[in-house]
Amino acid sequence: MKSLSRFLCAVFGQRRSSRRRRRTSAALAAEVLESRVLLSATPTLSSLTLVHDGDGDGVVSIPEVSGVVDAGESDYAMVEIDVDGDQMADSWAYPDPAGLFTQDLSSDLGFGPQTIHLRAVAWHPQTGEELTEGWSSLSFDYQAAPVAPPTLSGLSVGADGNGVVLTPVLTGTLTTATPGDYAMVEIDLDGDDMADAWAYPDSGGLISQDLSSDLSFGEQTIRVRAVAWHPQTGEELTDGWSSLSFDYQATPVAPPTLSDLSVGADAAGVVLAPVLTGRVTTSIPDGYAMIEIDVDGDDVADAWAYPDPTGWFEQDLSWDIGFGAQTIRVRAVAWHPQTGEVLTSGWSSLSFDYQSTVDPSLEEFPAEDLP
Ligand SMILES: [Ca+2]
Ligand SMILES: [Ca+2]
Ligand SMILES: [Ca+2]
Ligand SMILES: [Ca+2]
Repeated sequence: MKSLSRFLCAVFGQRRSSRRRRRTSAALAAEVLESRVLLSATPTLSSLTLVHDGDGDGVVSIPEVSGVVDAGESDYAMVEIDVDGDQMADSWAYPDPAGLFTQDLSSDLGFGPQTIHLRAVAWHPQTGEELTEGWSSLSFDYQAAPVAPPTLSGLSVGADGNGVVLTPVLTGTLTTATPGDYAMVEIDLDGDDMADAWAYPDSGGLISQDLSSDLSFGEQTIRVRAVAWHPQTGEELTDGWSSLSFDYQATPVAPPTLSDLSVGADAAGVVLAPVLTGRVTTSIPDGYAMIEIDVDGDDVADAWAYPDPTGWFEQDLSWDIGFGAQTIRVRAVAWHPQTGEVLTSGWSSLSFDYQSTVDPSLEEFPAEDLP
């Protein structure tokens, strides 16, 4: 009985199972039919183009590709781009409603020969199955765009006809291959090919760099070059060194001068209160000058006076000289602001008779007669 039961179960079970399979097969056939319809409309990729290869030699400095995707009956298709041949997408492009796409691969590629692979991909709306006709390839050579180095023109340090420069200000014009590219000027002061100073152009490319404090006085040869950097490779671009030779001299400064010297002598040359007054004039900008007073003719100052901002000075010499005939000498001293050299007006003499204001009769009065 048991075995009959197993037999019947087996027979009818198989039948039920077969009926189910038949129904399932019919549904699957419909799906397969539908998927074939869609598969027949697998997205296609066409018109693959190197956007920036106008001369058609396969060499580009901007690796931008374009193409056209026909999504067929799929709602949507995208483009997978494999740049390293491992059949795995590294970049993805998305077509516009007309199916056109462009993709700049600058950041995905190094320079050199390239073969990239692209494919259009869509998905079956019912099964999610990936629909693609497979990879298409595109080969080209990605090379950095040649960039001309920056140039310098009109270089000058302001030398006169004899090559003498008092204030060495380097001027010139810096021109870059592409206006607006960043560039600067290196200045080598000692011929070791290493920049010691730098100049930066204004928006018009003009440079102006005061080298007064970078150079010592005397014959100088400085070298100057423009430097920029390749926007794609970072390579240094330079037009090489240009030399400028000149004689850097300190600006001549006139020594200070004295005027209006007086010790308050009357018409007879008599002085009762010897106060030296006068005025010093100096051409040194913000120049400091002082007055030396030699009262004993040994060329060594014994007293000093310091002018006010207008140059006027005043010094009481009562304690520096004795009564009687006197000759004092006065000079102004300043220092060259660049060289520190001492600049002097030279000595001016004043002779006078310094007399006491005390009544001589009182002076002769015997001490023992005083109260
Ligand atoms: Ca080309
Ligand atoms: Ca890849
Ligand atoms: Ca140097
Ligand atoms: Ca003296």
